[in-house]
Amino acid sequence: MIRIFHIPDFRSLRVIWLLEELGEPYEVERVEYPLDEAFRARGGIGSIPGIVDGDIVMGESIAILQYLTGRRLQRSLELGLTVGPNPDPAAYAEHLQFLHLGEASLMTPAAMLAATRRMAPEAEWGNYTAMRCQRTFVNRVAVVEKQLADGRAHLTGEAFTIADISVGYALHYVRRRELDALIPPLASAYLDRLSARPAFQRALQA
Ligand SMILES: N[C@@H](CCC(=O)N[C@@H](CS)C(=O)NCC(=O)O)C(=O)O
Repeated sequence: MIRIFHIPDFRSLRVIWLLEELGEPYEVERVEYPLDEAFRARGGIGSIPGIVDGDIVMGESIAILQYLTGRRLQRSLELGLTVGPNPDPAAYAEHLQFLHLGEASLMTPAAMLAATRRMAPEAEWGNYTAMRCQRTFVNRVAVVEKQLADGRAHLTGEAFTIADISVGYALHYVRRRELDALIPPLASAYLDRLSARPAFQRALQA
């Protein structure tokens, strides 16, 4: 059975959420923060999430989403959780773009901004790096807002996909860190819809 190294509300939530959507059993191994050397030695690349699937050990949450849907391709396609390059390369490109935007363009600046607010002295909250991260997040989340402007339920249309897990987790993280004001209205309503999914609710309890 697949094992996931997990800390509640960390990026491992993405992986557990996907497995809940797939209805697949998994084993959670809780890890303490800060991460220690013992974990770093066996947890993939030494960050959260890491997974162990037989002989395969890996990290990077988005790579794991791609790996898991790729390994369960038939079921993932049936459930609409992923999109392949055929028959519509444009749909595939859009899917990959939002899948990666959730981590590279949203979570990366959001995590730095939230860490500054949580751990740095208050005098540092508005420093150049924090403001740069905030501006980057705001500019990139505007892409999500624009995508949702036609009333679609999910990022790439009506189907819920791993791109929604990627972006949805980043929005959830920002909301949980009390940075709600950075989330525009359509993205906020979208996050409410994602948060109501039973698989997401179960993942939160893991
Ligand atoms: N891009 C990576 C980021 C991984 C990452 O930075 N994870 C955080 C927790 S969500 C972590 O492990 N932080 C502790 C550390 O790096 O020591 C991913 O998507 O998995």
